[in-house]
Amino acid sequence: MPAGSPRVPSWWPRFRGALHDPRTATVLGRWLGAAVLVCFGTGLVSHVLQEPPGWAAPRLPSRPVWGYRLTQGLHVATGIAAVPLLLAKLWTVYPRLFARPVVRSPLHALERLSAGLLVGAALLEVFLGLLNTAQWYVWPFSFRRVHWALAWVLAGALLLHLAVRAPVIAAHWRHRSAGTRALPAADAPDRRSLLLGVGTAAAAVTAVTAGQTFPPLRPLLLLAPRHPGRGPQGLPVNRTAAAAGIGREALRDWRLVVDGPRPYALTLEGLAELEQHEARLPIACVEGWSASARWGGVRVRDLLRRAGAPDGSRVRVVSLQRRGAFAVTELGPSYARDPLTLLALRIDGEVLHPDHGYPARLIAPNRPGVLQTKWVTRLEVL
Ligand code: HEM
Ligand SMILES: Nc1nc2c(c(=O)[nH]1)N[C@H]1C(S)=C(S)[C@@H](COP(=O)(O)O)O[C@H]1N2
Ligand SMILES: [Mo]
Repeated sequence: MPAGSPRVPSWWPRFRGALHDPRTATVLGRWLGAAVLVCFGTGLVSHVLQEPPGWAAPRLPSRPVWGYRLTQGLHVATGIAAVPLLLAKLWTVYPRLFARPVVRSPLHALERLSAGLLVGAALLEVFLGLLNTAQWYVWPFSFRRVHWALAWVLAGALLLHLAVRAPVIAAHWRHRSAGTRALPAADAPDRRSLLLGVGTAAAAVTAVTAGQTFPPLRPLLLLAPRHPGRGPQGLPVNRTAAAAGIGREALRDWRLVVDGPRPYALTLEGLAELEQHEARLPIACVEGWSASARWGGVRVRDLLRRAGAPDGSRVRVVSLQRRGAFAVTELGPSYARDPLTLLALRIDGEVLHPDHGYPARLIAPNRPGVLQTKWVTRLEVL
């Protein structure tokens, strides 16, 4: 903005700092763009595994067993690392808020609109994501619905923003070294310090949170709401039996009912007499923590065959829990036929703790934690 321009009053802020320059903004934008891309891709994976479109439902891969652990762990770790990047990026570009005139041309209007949309969507998306992983569900709306919609707004605004800023980005690439030289040489160390500081902040928040899913970093785990390894039988608990309303009465007459062409019911003793198997599988919570355990129990595949279910059946898994979004889940054919998918009765050889789903819980490979139904009482062949 030209100083002394008649339309700008003297008290209006003027920004002369070189760190508010396009070069710094572009470098930070690249880091942030990469983080958003990772979040968008891994977020799509999470969405499809939880709510597959019709054509995808029968084809969801049950391997690799650690797939969701990796993608959702990456989602939350990258999302957290994006916080300092986003704040730094906004700091470098905020003087543009004060640019006058407000709109110079149709292209400039589009540029401002795309930037505004981008900033708003990014801030909301990251803030809501963080609150959700802290299990602070303070809003009245569904986090998943809003986070999902914002992801598309963010992706659209980012593409628009990149298109509108293409000339600036291209100039940055064309004059890489010239760009630095064109600025006062005295500013280069400042920019290096800024980028080093922001990089360090991103690395630090990652280091103190990623241990929730990445075991080598567990000793540094200071800032995560869940600590894998802490909880009954060495596993965190998402919802306790008490919170789910599972009391003694509910368990007294417990039976497993398998509803198919040849329906049957089994007591816990009856289940224990069937062929037992073990599988080492992680619980990978959508909220970014994950932990692996050795599960023991009966293959879901064997239970379904016993009910005369055809291979490739879908199954409805019903919990004793009456209310709540996770009381009933669906198991697609790729999981139902997988030999690692168990109706688990044990963790590490011990009878399941009530909070981990006693007497029986589902555990399947490459499946979001929310769908690993606890206190299972019915399997319905669909
Ligand atoms: C930076 C841009 C981000 C994008 C584009 C993004 C995108 C997505 C998408 C598309 C989903 C799937 C939603 C669905 O199942 O319908 C998702 C899920 C999720 N995201 Fe993000 N996300 C971002 C940042 C974050 C951040 C910063 C956090 C937290 C630190 C976060 C935490 C979560 C959680 C916990 C879920 C699982 C929700 C559930 O299934 O209950 N996200 N994200
Ligand atoms: N019936 C029922 N099953 C459930 C849940 C629940 O609330 N109710 N929570 C799910 C979630 S979100 C996760 S991450 C896993 C956690 O299993 P854990 O508590 O045994 O670690 O259980 C899943 N199974
Ligand atoms: Mo979870």
